[in-house]
Amino acid sequence: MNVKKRPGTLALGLAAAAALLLAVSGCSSAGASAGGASGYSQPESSRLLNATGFFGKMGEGAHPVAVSLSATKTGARVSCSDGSAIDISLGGNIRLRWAAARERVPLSYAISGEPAYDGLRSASSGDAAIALSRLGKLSLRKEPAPVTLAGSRFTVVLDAAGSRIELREGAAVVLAVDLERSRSLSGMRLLAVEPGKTTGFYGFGEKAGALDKKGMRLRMWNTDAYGYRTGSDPLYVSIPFFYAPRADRTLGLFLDNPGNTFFDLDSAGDGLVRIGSQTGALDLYLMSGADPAAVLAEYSGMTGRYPLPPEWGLGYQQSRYSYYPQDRVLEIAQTLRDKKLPTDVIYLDIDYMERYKCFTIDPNKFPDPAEMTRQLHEMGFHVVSMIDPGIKTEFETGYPVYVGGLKEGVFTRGKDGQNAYGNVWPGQCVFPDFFQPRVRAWWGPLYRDLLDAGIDGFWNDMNEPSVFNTATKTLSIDAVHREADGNRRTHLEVHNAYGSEMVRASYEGLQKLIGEKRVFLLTRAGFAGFQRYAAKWTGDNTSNWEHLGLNIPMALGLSISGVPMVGADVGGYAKTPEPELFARWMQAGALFPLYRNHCEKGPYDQEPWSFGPEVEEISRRALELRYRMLPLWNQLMREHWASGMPPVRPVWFTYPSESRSWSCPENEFMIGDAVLAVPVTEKGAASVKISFPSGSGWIDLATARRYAGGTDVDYPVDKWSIPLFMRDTAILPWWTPARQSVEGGHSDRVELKLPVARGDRLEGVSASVELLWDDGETTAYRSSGFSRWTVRLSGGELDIVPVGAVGPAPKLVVITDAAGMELARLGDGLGSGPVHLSLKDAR
Ligand code: MIG
Repeated sequence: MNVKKRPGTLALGLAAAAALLLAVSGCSSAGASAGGASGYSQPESSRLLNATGFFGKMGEGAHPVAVSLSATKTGARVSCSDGSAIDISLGGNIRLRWAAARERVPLSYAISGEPAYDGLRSASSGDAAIALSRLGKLSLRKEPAPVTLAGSRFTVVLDAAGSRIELREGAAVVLAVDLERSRSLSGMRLLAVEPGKTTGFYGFGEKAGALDKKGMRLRMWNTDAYGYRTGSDPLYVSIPFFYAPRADRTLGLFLDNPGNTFFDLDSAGDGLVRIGSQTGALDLYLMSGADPAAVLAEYSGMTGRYPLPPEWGLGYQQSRYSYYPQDRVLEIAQTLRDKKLPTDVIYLDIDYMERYKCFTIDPNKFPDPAEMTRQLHEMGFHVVSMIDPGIKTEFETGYPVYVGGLKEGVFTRGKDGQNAYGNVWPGQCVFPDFFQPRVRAWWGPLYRDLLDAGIDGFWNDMNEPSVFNTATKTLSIDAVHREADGNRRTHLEVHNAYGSEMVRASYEGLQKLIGEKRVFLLTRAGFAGFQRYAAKWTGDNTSNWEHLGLNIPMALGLSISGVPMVGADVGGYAKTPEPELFARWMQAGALFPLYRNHCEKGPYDQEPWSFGPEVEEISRRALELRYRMLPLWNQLMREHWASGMPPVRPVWFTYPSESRSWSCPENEFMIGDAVLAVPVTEKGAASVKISFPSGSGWIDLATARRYAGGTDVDYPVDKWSIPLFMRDTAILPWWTPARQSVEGGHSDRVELKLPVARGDRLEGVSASVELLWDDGETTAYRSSGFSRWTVRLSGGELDIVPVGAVGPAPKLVVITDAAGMELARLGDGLGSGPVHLSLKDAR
């Protein structure tokens, strides 16, 4: 049957339809009390469901019964007799969308590129545009049961009873939807899916617990979570994306719904994952790949990649709530330099503002900000300052952001049509409706004055948004956001995307203002896809050992959820660390892309010198290691842009077929695919357990000693130890001399560290890397890509061969062994010709 001409329809048994009619009538009466007129008299906090409330209500819901299957332009539609429909679009991946049959498809805040409404979306990310849905011919078969609809790689099979939908790739069932265990109730939906036998459930962005979420119930609702602990949920960011790895393949699921959503990861032990939303459609994208990396490549192609930060963003960052006045900022900077503690960034937290008014600088605390930033720049620092979403409602003084914003009508309105208010630091505030393109266009240029004062980068905080004086601690859930396509959605429906749209407004505005330079922007909140605009820190952690350990799987969870530029407040935000904890945190923090020391107000300082000379020296060594690694961090950010792979990742991400890697300690992870990091996270530790992946040996970067792959080792540590190992088939971009900041350094020189351990015969070592390079400061890579060379060592011969056209290139290349001993150097750097070096006599 040619479905384009005549959609095939299968009517199911009467019994099934009748059962559903009953369920529908039960459901609509329940709906009247929950969502009807009487609902609005309930306090907002009771209408905003937590996980217990949601799963409890779903116990009363009715299950949908499929009554027909028909072909659509892009796949198939399963119509249910409660008036809902499950649309399945087949292509490079599968999109399964369960909504009311006639519901419009709203804009996506996660998927990059222009969304198309027919279910065929194309995402453009970086230099590659990725077509997500490449449809083959569809054919519909209904005799005999089961019914089969086939297109592209996938097949949809609906059973004769209308209670189970199978999504198959070849003969294998990728995922089955259990309609009998799915539920709907007055606009809320819960879909029960069978992911097959998995090794666990991974991803979900920022979650406070182990990497594997099996058995947990999670919620997505961006929340200011000061004082969070292991198990606190939800937190600041919502990324409803996860991996269900199986022996043969890895399944990836992404729920594109920025409202209040829920996941139950087989807490009942019945093999089902339950995915729910309080509002809007259950819009699921299913990805299936050979391994987790293949799934992430697809997910990050859909939702976009993190653009390269300016190089200084990869250096050490010193922050505090808050450094002021001006002289204090200069004093901190001078002390960092005097004490030779390499640093690139110093932060201005909210107190630099005049009475917390965004885009102002308090003239009492900062009498000459331009002079201050001039001096900081001269010392090799960059300055990052905070901007919050709450705008102080100060009319009397003519505060231009408020008065101008009022005139332009840019603030979010309540359901009564008046501006929606909430108290934050400045007192009563209004909140820009960043969902509107014209509001984003209004917001961007506001940064001009701060840039003119010499501020280099920005930090968007409190953008869940966090509000002090409402029961829900955020904007009214009935507030109305107007969207780019002219539609409106309530805050309840799009809450999680508020932070994303704020950083989008900031990023796009800043990029316009600074031209060719790269934007540095840090955010606390966001929805899937916010990585297109901002880096992310793990919020208000606490200075205790639990948090030092916890922040590692949290950062890795973000990292494998498409957010590569991650880190935690080094030393802990709340409370004060003991010296040993602070020292260990400086060491561990050096091993994450975002390396920032930050802490709350209080009587105790947290700069590296605040804990005595020994901790200061431990900190200095950690910082020096960080600055030696900078060429590697640059390389890994470039690899991320090119492939979607994150700089830090769990061991199983690189070694999925090795069962040991799924159970290794959570303080063990990979930096790229060639460095194994095992920072010390336990008080008084005399050793750390290390599980070396098999397939190669591992060279200790501190001692240049080799460890065999596939072994478990109790590795002795002392207070100086930062256990770090290189794969003995890899070559690392590195740099040996320590420096005080990135200024004038890393973008023009590199060390190529060969995996030649102590006592190794160089001729016996084979290793390679593809070196990526760019100018280190502009956005030219977005259009011109990177310079690339394949570097290969074999039999004592080193070959460096350009791949494609060569643009910016290192001007000095030093070849060293694992201990850092120089073997050769290319004083003219690299160019567009191949280089051959015989290293046989070099040692
Ligand atoms: O209500 O700007 O998470 O890093 O220092 C607290 C002050 C507001 C919360 C951030 C924290 C920052 C603090 N902010």
